Amino acid sequence: MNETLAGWIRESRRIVFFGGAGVSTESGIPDFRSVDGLYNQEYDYPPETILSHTFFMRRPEEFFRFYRNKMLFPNAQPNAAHLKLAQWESEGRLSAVVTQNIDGLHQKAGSRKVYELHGSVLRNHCMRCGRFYDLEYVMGTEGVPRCECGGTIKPDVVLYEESLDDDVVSGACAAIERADMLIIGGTSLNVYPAAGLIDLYRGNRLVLVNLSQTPQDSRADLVIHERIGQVFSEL
Ligand code: CNA
Repeated sequence: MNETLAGWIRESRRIVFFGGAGVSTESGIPDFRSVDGLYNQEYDYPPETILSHTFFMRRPEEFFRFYRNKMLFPNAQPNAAHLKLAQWESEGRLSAVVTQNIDGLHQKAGSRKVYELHGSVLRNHCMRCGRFYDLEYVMGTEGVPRCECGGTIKPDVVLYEESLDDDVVSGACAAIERADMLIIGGTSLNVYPAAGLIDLYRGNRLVLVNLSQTPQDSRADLVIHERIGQVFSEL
């Protein structure tokens, strides 16, 4: 067990966790940038292109083929990292989880205050009439999912070229500004504007738990290059 990390967590009351795809790899969901991540697999187009707003509008069939194969993991279960964060919230130590993930696993683990910067595959809306559809409905369709009104159903996932939700961003910013400890985990800190949010933290307990190095390692007060589920399960 990392004693420094364990001690800081015991003493903190407003921890904010800021995470990315690496938080869910131990639940069986591949990330984007690891060796076996999505960016190192072969497709007709790079994932950034397929997951862009332009591509979604022009080639929805192809978008949904990729999306169904590579982005939907309805049977994935929370791992030790998700569960520990939910526990800290219920103990009154953690004020919010800010995540770039779209898999809904923090809520599944019991976390309540979750800012989903990039949306969620669990929510889907008709682009024409706005009607809501759940993931089960989308999974039960083939090709481009259609609303009863004939409109295209779009996942509430922030695609490249789209902007983040203002309320989600301001909630995440406020939580980070007030945090007495910021734990960053499972993110390459490559995707902006999300990665820029950590600049708002003003305290002296900035912890980074990530398998590989990140551009922010030198700024952190504690850096742990190990699996986050493993690290958290020992706390
Ligand atoms: P990324 O760029 O793929 O980086 C992931 C980072 O996590 C890498 O630096 C890895 O070294 C690290 N990592 C992988 N496994 C572990 C582990 N077990 N413990 C600790 N570190 C680990 O992912 P980011 O989140 O930084 O990039 C942002 C994108 C990826 C967001 O837009 C997400 O929506 C998107 N994404 C989300 C999911 C998901 O919802 N689960 C999956 C894949 C991609």
